[in-house]
Amino acid sequence: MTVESTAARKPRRSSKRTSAVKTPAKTPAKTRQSSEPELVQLLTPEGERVEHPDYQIDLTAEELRGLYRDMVLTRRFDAEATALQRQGELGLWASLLGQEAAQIGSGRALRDDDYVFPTYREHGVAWCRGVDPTNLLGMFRGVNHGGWDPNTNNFHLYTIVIGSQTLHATGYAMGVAKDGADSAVIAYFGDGASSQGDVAESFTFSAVYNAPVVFFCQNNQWAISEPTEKQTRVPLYQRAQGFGFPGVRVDGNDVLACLAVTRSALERARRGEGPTLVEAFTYRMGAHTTSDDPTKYRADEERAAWEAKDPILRLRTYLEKEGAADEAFFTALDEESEALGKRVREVVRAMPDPDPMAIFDNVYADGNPLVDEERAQFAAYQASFADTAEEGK
Ligand SMILES: Cc1ncc(C[n+]2csc(CCOP(=O)(O)OP(=O)(O)O)c2C)c(N)n1
Ligand SMILES: [Mg+2]
Repeated sequence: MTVESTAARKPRRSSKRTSAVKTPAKTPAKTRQSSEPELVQLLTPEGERVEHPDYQIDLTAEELRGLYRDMVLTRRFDAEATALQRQGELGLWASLLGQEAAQIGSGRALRDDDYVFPTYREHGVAWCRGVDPTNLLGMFRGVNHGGWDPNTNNFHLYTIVIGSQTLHATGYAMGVAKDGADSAVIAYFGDGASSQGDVAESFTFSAVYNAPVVFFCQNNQWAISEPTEKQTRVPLYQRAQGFGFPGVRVDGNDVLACLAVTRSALERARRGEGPTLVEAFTYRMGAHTTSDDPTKYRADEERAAWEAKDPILRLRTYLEKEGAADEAFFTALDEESEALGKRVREVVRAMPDPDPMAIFDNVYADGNPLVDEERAQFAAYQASFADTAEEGK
C-alpha cells in the first residue's frame, strides 16, 4: 500500500479549506481515492457490492433491511432533535448527519455484554444499544446530566471532555481482562480528539496491558472548524503502529464495511490479542453543533462531494438492485420514521424542569462542606425571588 503523507499531498493550504475531493464532478472516484490511503470498502457509493480479501460479510436480506432501518430512523431522530433545538426546546444539539453508517455498522457489531464509551455524537450507537432516543435529549434540554443508566445497556453517559473516555474505556477493558471475561470494550472519539494526550495515554496503556478495547475514531474531517490536516501529518489509523497494535481505515459511509471491520477488531480483543484502532473515514454533513456555522470555514463543494457518498442512499440502491426490499418496506419505514419524530416531539415538550436545588445532588457520595455552603447560598438566592414576588403584590 502506498501512503503519501498529508503534508506531501497538500503542500500549501489557504485559510479557506479546500479538500482532497474538491472537484468531484471532474475526477472519477477511483482517481480520487488513489491519492488517499486505501480504505476497506464492501459497498461502493454507487451501491455496488465489492469484496475485500481480509473482511468478508454475508448478510441476509432481513439483516440488510435492519441496517437500513437503523440508519433511516437514526437520521430521522437526529433531524427532529435539530428542529427541536431551532424551536427553542433544546439548548444545543450535536448532529450525526452523515455518520450513520459508521455508528450503525460498529454498533451492530457489538455483543450485549460489550461496553461502550461514547462521545456526545453517538446517537446511532445509542440506538443500537437499545437506549430510548428520547433519553438522549434531557442533557441537551438542560434538565438532567445524562438521562440513562449506563449499566442497563452497557452504554456509558455522553462525554463532552474530548478524548477522556478513551482512558475510561482502557481502564474498564483492563478490568474486563483481569476478570477473565471475554467481552470487549469500544471507545468512540473524533479526529480532533486524536490530538489529546488522553488518547495517546490510552493507546500506550491498552497496548502494554493488551486490553480488550477497540478505539473507533470517526474521522469526520473536522474538529469544529479545524480540518484533519491540522491534527496529523499521517493518516490517523497509522498512529496505532507506533504504539504496537494494528490500525485500519474503513469507509465510514459503508455500513457493511464498518460492521465487518469492527466485528473483526472486537473478536481480536476477545481472543486476548489487544487493542485495534479503527479509523472510520467519513464526513460531518452538518454543523459541529447547532451553535456552529460551517459556511464560515468550509466550501460548499466539499459537502456536495460527500453527499454523493451518502451512507443511506448507497444501501438503498443496493437493496433495490438486489430485490431485498420492496416498496411496502420503504413506505412502512417512512411511517415508522414519522411516528418516531412525533413521539420525540411529544416527550421532549413534556419533560419537566428539574428542582433547581437538584444540581447539588450526587456531587459527592458522602457530601462535602463546600457543596453544602454553595447549596445554602443558592437556596438563599432562590428565596430572594420569592420575597420580590411578595413585594410586587
Ligand atoms: C478537553 C476539551 N477540549 C476542548 C473542548 C471543546 N471542543 C468540543 S468539541 C471539540 C472538537 C472535537 O472534534 P472531534 O474530536 O473531531 O469530534 P467531532 O465533534 O468532529 O465529532 C472541541 C475542541 C472540549 N470539549 N474538551
Ligand atoms: Mg471530527
